[in-house]
Amino acid sequence: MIELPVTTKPSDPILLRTDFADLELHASGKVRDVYVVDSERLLFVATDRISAFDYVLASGIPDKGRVLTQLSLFWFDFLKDIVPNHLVTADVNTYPEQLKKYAPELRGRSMMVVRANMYPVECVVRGYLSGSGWKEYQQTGAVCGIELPKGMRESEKLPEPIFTPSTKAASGHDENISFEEMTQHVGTADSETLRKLSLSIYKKASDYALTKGIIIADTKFEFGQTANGVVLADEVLTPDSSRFWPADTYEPGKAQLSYDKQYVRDYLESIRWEKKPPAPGLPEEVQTNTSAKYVEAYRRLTGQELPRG
Ligand code: Q0Z
Repeated sequence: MIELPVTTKPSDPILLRTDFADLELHASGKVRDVYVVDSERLLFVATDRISAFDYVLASGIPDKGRVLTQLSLFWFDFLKDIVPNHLVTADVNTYPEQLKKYAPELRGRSMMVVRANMYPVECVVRGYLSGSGWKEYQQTGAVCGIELPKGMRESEKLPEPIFTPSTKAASGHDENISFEEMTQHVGTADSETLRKLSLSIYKKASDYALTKGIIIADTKFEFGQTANGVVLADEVLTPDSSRFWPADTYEPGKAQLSYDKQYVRDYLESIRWEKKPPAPGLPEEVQTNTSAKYVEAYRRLTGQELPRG
């Protein structure tokens, strides 16, 4: 028996945490760290962390941070005729002097953005009935005050996409609110602007993604106010901010396989982790298979190979 050598191309080092001692941390999320550049600009860094069942796991996913950042960049450009965005540059070579010593960690996975006055609402659009939308529908027949047809099934395509805003609750979990409630927080005119923008962005992007074999079941946008008016901010249409489903196996009436996290969830179920701290790490095979799904989503959506870091 002759063993053939198995060769895999090495990925960039997995980045689990950033530690830019001389930069001020602005905010930190499950996956991304945000630093202050100056009074007008922030630096977003997507690490390779992954969360599942609400916890950040002990291991990272090779290339995940670059996929998230490069996908957001792709969509910012794809959507620029609908809405301006907060991107300044993702070209590390043109970053301000104080950032340059971190270039090896930042390359491919970071972007410098304009500081915006963020609206305190998450602008969610749903084209399919899933997650908290499906839960609410089963209990009330409506989602965020929008009545839906009777007898809909889990994961079913909605008659048309709906705008279902949410706010950050004290629990840290997002709480669905009605459009009416949103107007109390941000005003009627801005609420109407954000709803209209959110629905047109979702329609353009989801029609396009479907031609590439990916259903965008739902997604969350964040907007801010700058000198340029309303801008699309944060990350856009990534697997972390959206539900991506493979179109070829779509089957309403049950939960769908997640495009990116299926291996992770299956593994975590197999070890019977109780979904409380400490969160486990992942076997190398699960990390590798999951990485391949993120990279494949990038390739399918953009038609490009993921740029190296
Ligand atoms: C977005 C968030 C993350 C934790 C702040 N352009 C902007 N100007 C000012 N603030 C923000 C933005 Cl995008 C902003 N977040 C959400 C993102 C980690 C929290 F990567 N926080």
